[in-house]
Amino acid sequence: MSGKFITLEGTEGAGKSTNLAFIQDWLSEQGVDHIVTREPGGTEISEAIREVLLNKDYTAMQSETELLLMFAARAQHLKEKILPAMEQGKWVVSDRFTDATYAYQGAARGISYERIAEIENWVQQGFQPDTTFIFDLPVDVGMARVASRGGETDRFEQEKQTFFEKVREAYLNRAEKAPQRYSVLDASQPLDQVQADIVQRLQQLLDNPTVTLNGQ
Ligand code: Z5A
Repeated sequence: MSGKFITLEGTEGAGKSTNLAFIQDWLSEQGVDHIVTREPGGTEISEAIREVLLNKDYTAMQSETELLLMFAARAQHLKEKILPAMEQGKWVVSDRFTDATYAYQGAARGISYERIAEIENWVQQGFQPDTTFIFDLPVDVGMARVASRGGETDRFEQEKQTFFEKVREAYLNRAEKAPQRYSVLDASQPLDQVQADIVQRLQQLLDNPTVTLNGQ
């Protein structure tokens, strides 16, 4: 595998979708063969699981159910889409991946990190992103951005501010423990500054094509 795996994380409204489109354009300009995708989702089966996960009528969903569905969607996504693309030398850019599971199902829902790591090891067999961008901003700013964007809220977006504070803190803790993998971006900056920071990191990856965290 010579492709790279890049993931985007953050609390809601932090700018992942906006910057996913930016990264896609930048990689195209550089002539890097790539695909973009998202979690939960990315394949027909995983998108069907996403619908269940985000359905705001499913208020009875248990944390364990949520966790297992996240990994069910991920197992399908990895085998059907991510790994085959990387084997063809493509870069894969995903709006969220397993860091979100530690932040949402772990820190915010209260499932132990050890339990999540067990399932992660089984599903991913050591596979990890080469780089993870964490779009960090105060939770209330992100919530205000989402509110001003309008549209219907999903099951996660109905959570309270304290839930998202736990998510934010978990992301920052993970980044602190493995700074070689994470780039924490100040997502409260103007968009062009956020994007200048992204380009700096992407350029480093492009200049070091043989260095990946997956051992190839
Ligand atoms: N989830 C989970 O629990 N466990 C898991 O393992 C995984 C996921 C994989 C999926 O939602 C939900 O699944 C997610 C976690 C859970 N729930 N939540 N919350 P998603 O990822 O599809 O949706 P989201 O996280 O809620 O994303 P979002 O609300 O669409 O936000 P975003 O993509 O980060 O933001 P955006 O749409 O790019 O930007 C929001 C607005 O801000 C928009 O109007 C932009 O124009 C504006 N914006 C963006 N950047 C800026 C800057 N720098 N300045 C000013 N304005 C800006």
